[in-house]
Amino acid sequence: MSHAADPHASDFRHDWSVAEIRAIHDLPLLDLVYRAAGVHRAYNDPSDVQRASLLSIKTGACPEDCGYCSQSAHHKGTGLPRQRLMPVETVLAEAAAAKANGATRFCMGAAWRSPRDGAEFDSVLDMVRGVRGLGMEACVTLGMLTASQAERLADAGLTAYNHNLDTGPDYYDKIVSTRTYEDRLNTLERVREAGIGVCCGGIIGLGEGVGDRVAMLQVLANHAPHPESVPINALAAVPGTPLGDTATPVDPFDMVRMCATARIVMPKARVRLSAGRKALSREAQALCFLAGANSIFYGERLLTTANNEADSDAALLQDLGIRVAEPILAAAE
Ligand code: SAM
Ligand code: DTB
Ligand code: SF4
Repeated sequence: MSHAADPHASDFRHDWSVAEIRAIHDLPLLDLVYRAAGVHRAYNDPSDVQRASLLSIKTGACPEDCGYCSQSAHHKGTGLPRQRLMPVETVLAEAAAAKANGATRFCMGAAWRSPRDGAEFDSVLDMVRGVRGLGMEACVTLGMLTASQAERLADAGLTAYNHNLDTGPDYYDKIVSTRTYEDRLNTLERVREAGIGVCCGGIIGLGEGVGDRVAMLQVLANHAPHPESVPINALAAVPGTPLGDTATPVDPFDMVRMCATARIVMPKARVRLSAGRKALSREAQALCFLAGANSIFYGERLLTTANNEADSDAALLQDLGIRVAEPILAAAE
């Protein structure tokens, strides 16, 4: 299609200003959802909602001090037991079970600042190969990577690397002091250069302003190409973490606004309704899907906190008429 003939050609932009994105974000809610739904349907099949299952393959004792995270060694009061890297067979058995339940993507998270080369990293490579061997998409989130680690993950067949920006650049140092925004951007560049898909999003409910949320979306949208997937998390408030103890709950409409705005500025990205979905009603989730969210974490655990029941998700998707594979239909009956 020629540029002039495509009414949506201008949707794929990488030169957004914060003010432009703010104007979209702040539209009257239903105008925003209507516009986002139009972009969503122009570029994506609205009945296709991806189900991704998540597993913490190495839990706790993380040297970073992310203020929201149950796994930081800096937050002593969370009572989270630490767990070494899981054996490859255990992880692959979990992946196979997730596949049998209808997940098509398996995401593995490790509480590392950055992976050490050696036996543990080699095990992660085996996990990636194993998950790909099951015919699933494989995603890992391991912290900061070197270029050589990114290349080895790519060679193992990794579909995507998750590395979130969390919030806008100006608010980042209020949330994390042990690394910089620049560190995050550098890893994202290495992932992209290795030819791995980029999964990058953030969290709302950290005490940030709307300006910080919009600034994060600007950074994401001005990446060329856009990230293939964009997780939108609401803070999962964990007692014993600095933010979990002080946070005020996120308004479900704020999640709708983030999903819709992400959809408009990144028309083809998988916008993943991530942490915090448990606090959303079925109706609020439906509004997020209408606004362009087209992926969820599926399975009763995120990394260390609870997620929605698989049966109620299966029922929700079925009730909305969203395309579902056989196993999930069985779960809904
Ligand atoms: N250690 C790696 C890292 O930070 O890149 C990978 C694991 S980390 C738990 C993955 C992402 O989960 C974080 O970047 C953050 O955006 C999100 N996350 C962690 N704890 C959260 C919470 N309590 N609520 C919402 N999102 C959270
Ligand atoms: C993402 O953006 N959200 C997921 C995944 N990427 C790794 C993690 C959510 C974690 C929620 C808190 C927990 O369960 O510890
Ligand atoms: Fe560690 Fe990741 Fe948690 Fe930060 S978000 S403390 S880097 S596990």
